[in-house]
Amino acid sequence: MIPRLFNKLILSPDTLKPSQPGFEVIGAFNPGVIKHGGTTYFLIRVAEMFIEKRDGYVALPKAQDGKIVVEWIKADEITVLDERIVRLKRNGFIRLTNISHLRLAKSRDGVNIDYISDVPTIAPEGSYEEFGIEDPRITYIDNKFYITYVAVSSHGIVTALISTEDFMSFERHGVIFPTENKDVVIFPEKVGGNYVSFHRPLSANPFGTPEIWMAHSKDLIHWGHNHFVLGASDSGFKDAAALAQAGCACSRRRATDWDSLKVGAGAPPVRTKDGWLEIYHGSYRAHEEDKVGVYCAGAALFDFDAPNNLIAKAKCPMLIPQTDYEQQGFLPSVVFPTAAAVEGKDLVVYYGAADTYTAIVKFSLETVLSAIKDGCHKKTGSVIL
Ligand code: MAN
Repeated sequence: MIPRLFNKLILSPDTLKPSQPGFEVIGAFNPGVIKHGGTTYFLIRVAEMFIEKRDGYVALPKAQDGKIVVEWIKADEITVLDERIVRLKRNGFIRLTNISHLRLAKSRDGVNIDYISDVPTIAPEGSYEEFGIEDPRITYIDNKFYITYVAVSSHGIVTALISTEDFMSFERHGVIFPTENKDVVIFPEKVGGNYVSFHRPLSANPFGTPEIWMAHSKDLIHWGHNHFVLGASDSGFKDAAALAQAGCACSRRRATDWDSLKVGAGAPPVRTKDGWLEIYHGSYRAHEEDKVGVYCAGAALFDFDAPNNLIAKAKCPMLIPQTDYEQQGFLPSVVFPTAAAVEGKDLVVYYGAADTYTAIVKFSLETVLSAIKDGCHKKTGSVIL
């Protein structure tokens, strides 16, 4: 890990009002964040669950005509896959146990939240968003804020785009990456005359592990020129002990790499002197019985002029779940970076913790860049989860 210079939990779900009676807010996490004109704007993913419990039934929420309704399904007609997901036995399809919308928050110093909306700022709408909207990422380009977000429905998991000039009125541009694709981040500058994004296609018939890809666009709506950019690690560590010795989080029994199960872009890339810096997430299974795995954050550098070229990535994660709010919550042991900025000598990263909280962490930018260029960084603070 890279030493944390500053770290703070900045938003907790228990401070938020639910969007309608009968629901409780269980998560305020995975925020899209952008600093502009002295204000830091946040779009927070707010997850809600139905409060009432009925013996032998589960309540599955969905958006319908501007409201959230629940369907009561018999508990013996579903299989619980993890805290977030159940599978319906009758057709094999999955459903979420909670439903998310996006809420605007503002801060003057980027750390303390001065305002958060009491109601959804962007609520699920239309058939692609029936089971909620999640994980916004914000990019300021061409004098507008562009927000990518994940939309979930029986059509699958897709990524859609919304833009705004003022965080008061929003224009929907529809689905830009069809199912299954998430973790779409738009670069803050055009490269070679094109808008550029990283995205994460996912296959139901995997020939390999999920990978981060890059695409080009002329208008931010139509994307093509797709290329693979970053896959799961093969760090070269001979076994789990060697990886732990180097200070990386690792599995006790299985893969020795912290990002061996999944990778996905985290924050929209940040321009640095050495290239585009991408803070991404990766997950691995710490134990055989783990359903979801541990999510950590990693750092990688890409060429300015050809962002599909990976210059290098840090072998070890820069952030692993360590604090109480990262290790305990709706989904324990998750750090999920969704925004980053350079402030003087610091790299500021905003992230979701345990699919419950929003937190901020600061690192020395130089240390992050050296960790990437040197491969694995110092042997301090080795943690095996
Ligand atoms: C997925 C998404 C994220 C979530 C992580 C960990 O990548 O659903 O929203 O934070 O899993 O649960």
